[in-house]
Formats: sequence, C-alpha cells, structure tokens
Amino acid sequence: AIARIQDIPHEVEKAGQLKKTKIAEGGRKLRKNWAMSWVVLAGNSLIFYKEPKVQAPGGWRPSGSKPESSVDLRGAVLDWARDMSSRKNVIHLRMVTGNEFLLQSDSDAVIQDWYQILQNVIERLDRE
Ligand code: I3S
Repeated sequence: AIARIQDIPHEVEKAGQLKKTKIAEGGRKLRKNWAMSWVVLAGNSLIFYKEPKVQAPGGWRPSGSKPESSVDLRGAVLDWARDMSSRKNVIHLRMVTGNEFLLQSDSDAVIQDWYQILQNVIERLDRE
C-alpha cells in the first residue's frame, strides 16, 4: 500500500530525520536498536517512516511507503534522556501505553526544535 498525503489525518506540523530507538513496549524494557527514521508530527500523532520522504516545494510528500508505526502524544511524557544513552541530544518520550522511545540528532538546533514542538503539542493536549 502507498501512503498518500490524504492518509495523514492532520496538517503536518513538522517532519525530519532523527535517529530513533524504541526502549520499552508496554512498560517492558527492550534492547536498543538505533536506526534513522523519518519522523512526522501531525495532529496528536508522531508518525515514523523507515525511508525519508521527498521534500517538495510547499512541504513534504510520502515517497510511497507505509508508516512503520505511529504514536499518540496525548498524555505522553517528554524529557531529556541524560542518563539513558552515551549519545548527545537525546529526547526521551514515554507514551501512555508504556511504549518508550529515544530520539536523537547530532545537531543541537534540530533536537531543540523537536523538543520545543513536542513539548508544545503535549502541553496543548494536556489542556484539552
Ligand atoms: O543502553 P545501552 O545498553 O548502553 O545501549 C547501547 C546498546 O544498545 C548497544 O547495542 P548492544 O545491545 O549490541 O550492546 C548499542 O549499539 C548502543 O548504541 C547503545 O547505546 P547508546 O549509548 O548508543 O544509546
């Protein structure tokens, strides 16, 4: 199946490449498996794609792959993963489902942008 722009239920607020690993599933710890992911923030959802989407004038376009997974940001807890990785610039996200992720970029600016926008979305959802 091919992901189309209309399959994305909400406006894309941000998209970009980050290193990602899942570290827990339903509260159960998992072995890390860092991999590059194309991350799309749309509405309440953070959507992960394996392959980068094509950047096009006026936005981005799925390059023909289904999302690997997506998570609902409602009730999520965001913090910096200071003691959870040897890498720098690591965001720790814990979802209400007990699934946990680390997101990382070598770029300070890139990771700060993601932290800020994720914090804004989570706070907005907390107020709803
Ligand atoms: O938290 P850990 O166990 O130090 O995480 C490292 C390991 O997952 C390692 O793989 P092995 O499970 O084969 O030892 C990864 O290659 C490392 O990247 C993990 O640590 P960092 O510090 O990169 O998150």
